[in-house]
Amino acid sequence: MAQITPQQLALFEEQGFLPVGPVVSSEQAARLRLALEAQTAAWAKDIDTPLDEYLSVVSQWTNVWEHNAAFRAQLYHQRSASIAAELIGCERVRVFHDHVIVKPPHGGHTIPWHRDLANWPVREPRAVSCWLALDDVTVESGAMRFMPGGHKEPITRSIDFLNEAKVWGDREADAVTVPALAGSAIFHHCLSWHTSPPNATGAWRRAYITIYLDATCTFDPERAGWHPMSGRVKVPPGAVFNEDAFPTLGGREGSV
Ligand SMILES: O=C(O)CCC(=O)C(=O)O
Repeated sequence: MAQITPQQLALFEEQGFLPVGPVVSSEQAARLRLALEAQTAAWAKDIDTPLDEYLSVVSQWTNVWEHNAAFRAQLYHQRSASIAAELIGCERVRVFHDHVIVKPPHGGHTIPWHRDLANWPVREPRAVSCWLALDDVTVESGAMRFMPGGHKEPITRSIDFLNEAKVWGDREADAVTVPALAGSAIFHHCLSWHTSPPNATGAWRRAYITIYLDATCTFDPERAGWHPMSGRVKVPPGAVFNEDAFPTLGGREGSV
């Protein structure tokens, strides 16, 4: 059974992003928040650092699924993988990596306008991210912003976050801010332009992001000079990614 309607697919193809909600229940979002709290407390303890201090410095974790059973179960969530496969238009998806991005109360930084593919050693632009809200995320707490249609523009090199900024001019007015309730998700194309502001509220803004590739995507070290996952690639350029670090998760229901 299809997880998204033809209208949702058409909207994704037009805009390059698609809010879908709820993808998991609010209870499951609460379970993931608790799991994250326990996991970050354990990581802070491992390095003998008070939790407050640790969380004031670290706000992003990659490959959380390898450390935590609740996130591993979420990674293998059939519905998210099916939606990703339907949006990409492939039979099976492979995980590139997951990550948690947290903007603490009255904290976090602006994540500048960027497109993901330019930073990944992946050849084909056949990938989507599932940005799952763990908290209710509002305009004020750091909701994601997208430039509709930007994914249709030619592939560009990566943006140097520290020294350059994407300037939209009059087009800035077309940018769309997408609030999300806990348990809902925003899927975005790997060539979609997106940004997010700091958190101006007293609440946490936590998101769990899974990056899904078409399982046939291939390794391209030329695309991104360095990436945290590059060291885990065991195949030559042009080959599909190795299963141990980049597992295939099935895909459209019925094709698993
Ligand atoms: O969580 C955020 O604010 C940014 C996330 C992002 O850039 C992404 O998922 O590609």
